[in-house]
Amino acid sequence: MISTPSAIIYLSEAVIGTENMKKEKKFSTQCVHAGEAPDLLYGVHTTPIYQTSTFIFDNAQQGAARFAGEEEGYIYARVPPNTPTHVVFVKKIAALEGGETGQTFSSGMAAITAVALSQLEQGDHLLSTNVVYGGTYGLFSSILTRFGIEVSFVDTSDLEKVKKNLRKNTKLIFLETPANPTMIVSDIEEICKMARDIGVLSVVDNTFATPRFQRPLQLGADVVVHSCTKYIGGHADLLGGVVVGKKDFIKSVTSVVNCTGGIMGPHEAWLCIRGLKTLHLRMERHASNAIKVAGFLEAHPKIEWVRYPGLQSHPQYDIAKKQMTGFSGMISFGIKGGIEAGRKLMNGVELCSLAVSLGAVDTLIQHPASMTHANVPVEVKTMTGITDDLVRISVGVEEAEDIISDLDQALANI
Ligand code: LCS
Repeated sequence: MISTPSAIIYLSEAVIGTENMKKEKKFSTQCVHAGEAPDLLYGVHTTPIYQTSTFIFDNAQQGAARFAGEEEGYIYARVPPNTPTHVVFVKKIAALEGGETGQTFSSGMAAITAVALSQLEQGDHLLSTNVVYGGTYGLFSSILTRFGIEVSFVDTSDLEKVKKNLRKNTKLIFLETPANPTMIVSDIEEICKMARDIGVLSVVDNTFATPRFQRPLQLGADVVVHSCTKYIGGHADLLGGVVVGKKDFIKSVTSVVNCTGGIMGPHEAWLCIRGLKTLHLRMERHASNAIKVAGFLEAHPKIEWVRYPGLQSHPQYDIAKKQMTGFSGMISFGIKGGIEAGRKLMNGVELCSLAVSLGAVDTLIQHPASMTHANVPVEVKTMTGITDDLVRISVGVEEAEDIISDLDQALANI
């Protein structure tokens, strides 16, 4: 008879746990240590990748007990808690976000889809920030509406507009702040209070800020979602998503993902654990580089406007300062000469990579209107500020001076 190690893994987690970390340790220490569960069988220092699709039961009774939820343990990698590697990642991100628990996914879009499917049914209303990632816009506007769900895209940087657009059947408020790609900022605390007062669930996409700079649950949100593809992974080498919230809420999400799939792989979970160990360091460098790049762009004669939450010229600078402890690495700007000038800039960079996605260690530059937000109708793009002249830059962790000098030479050739 083979004895399964899962009981040992659970014991190890109980010993190391995240409860004490949450209460006593600072963010940087949590990044490194929270959730870590060395394999006590061999004394392995780092969390192993449990690269398996299924788990061996001691006996038929145990298999039945696990399926019935009467015994904790692993079953099959699609069925939460997936694998011990996933459990460690969930514990780490939950500790960093200050949430009870979480669920991982194959991508950020799979995470947002599971949240929506777990909460909404025909006749319900979803209120969303009007500027969201193109995939999120497509899911809300073209897919959820096919199932009889009403969706309003609202400028959530304006509290009056949020209030006016709440309906009797509103079930969920979805905020993306700072928003991709216009960088508008919404007041998480005020909007989540509004939602709580009328029993509506509030969800914040925290992909741009990460828990290093913004902790939506502390500000009153019920749920946080991430595309782990970005800063959590941090190295542009994985796709993943995660949802963090209260145990009961996560139970509803896991019951969806159990049937729909869209599960993160063990290797990606491991890469996310590794990414989070340096999240604090990377984010601090992304942000300190970004403020320098934003300042350079703002002073450049060929640049029309710059949106970075850390600049006093940002329309919601005060809200950003209130709810963020740093302003992350994302900047959007408008270039004089519109799309043509923007194309010349993007084709002229040498150090920066012309690529979508964000949150990588290297600097990425792209054109949202024709790339990440190409699926958003032109009139919506115009109304929400996803203009043709808008170029988005994800500032990496290189030397700021080198990023600036690359942009400078590319701008000189326009
Ligand atoms: N939420 C935000 C704020 C995002 O920026 C993205 C992807 C997603 C969710 C979806 O995550 P995924 O499924 O890709 O893991 N944003 C992208 C972008 O700006 N360029 O490429 C992808």
